[in-house]
Amino acid sequence: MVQQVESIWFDGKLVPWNEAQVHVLTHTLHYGCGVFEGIRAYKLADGGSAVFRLKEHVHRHFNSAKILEMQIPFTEDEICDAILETLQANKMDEGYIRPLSFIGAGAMGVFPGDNPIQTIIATWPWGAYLGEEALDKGIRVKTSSFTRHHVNVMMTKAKTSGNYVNSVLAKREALADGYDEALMLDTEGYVSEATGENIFIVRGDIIKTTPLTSVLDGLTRNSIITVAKDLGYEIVEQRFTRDELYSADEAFFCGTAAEVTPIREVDRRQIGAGTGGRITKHLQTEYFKVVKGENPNYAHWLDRYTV
Ligand code: PPE
Repeated sequence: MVQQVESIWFDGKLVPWNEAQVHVLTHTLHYGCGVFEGIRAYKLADGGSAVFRLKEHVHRHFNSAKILEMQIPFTEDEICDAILETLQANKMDEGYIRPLSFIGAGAMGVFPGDNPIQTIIATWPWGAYLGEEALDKGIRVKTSSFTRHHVNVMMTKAKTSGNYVNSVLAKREALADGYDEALMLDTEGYVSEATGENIFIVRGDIIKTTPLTSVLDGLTRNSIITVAKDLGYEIVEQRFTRDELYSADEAFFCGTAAEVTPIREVDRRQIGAGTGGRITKHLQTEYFKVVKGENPNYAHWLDRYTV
């Protein structure tokens, strides 16, 4: 169960958690045409708090809406301010932030007509997405029987609610089969992403990740690429196959919720030593330093606030 807090921001004002409700004929509830974000706020090493890459997440949110031709009646700055206001109202010095824009009730039928575009911002405490042990020891992954979206079936650059039906199917299957997460292949059979994370593999000193073609342009992925390059690692953005993953020295998933989670096994094949590799651990440590404000080089990625 999600841990309830006091308020949810709803179309411009804070309302009590239990009163943030919609009509059952809300268009998005029927047809899945909504867009959302996942953002984290962290308690900093110096005692303050900050939202990690707030502006970039909100910008991606507006791009998602643009792709789906949804006109959000707020500016990006207003949504950024509203996110900080919601964290403050809920007295949260850290936690997860979920903006969602959706097509409200009005006309029914696929064509949404003039139905209002509504926006909520919810926040809640959320620990390690795949469990504390996963961050340390890594997870077991299964290649999904479900293929990731074709770029012209769903718009893969938009964080569209409906896109996640594919993720839910894959995640359920992976868990039912005793694994922790599903690996999705794209329509041509190459590795794409997980149900809610991007993927990296390591061979020797070279770090490889999938190009953005059919995957979400993850901000964690982007942060890892930037930090890894600054640390002197070579990063290659190139398609790879599942057997290249099987024989990688190291592999990891990354995302706002999952942070940096090592992969210790794929389809019964142990990855490297099966404990999360040296470079994965290095990048994970550096990522946590960055989000917790312990690396001044990335202070511009932190939007500080006080509770
Ligand atoms: N791919 C997918 C499909 C995805 O959902 C996410 C985030 C990513 C990549 C990584 O993107 P970023 O967070 O910008 O690094 N998944 C969000 C939702 C997870 C959920 O279960 O809900 C998240 O991590 O917040």
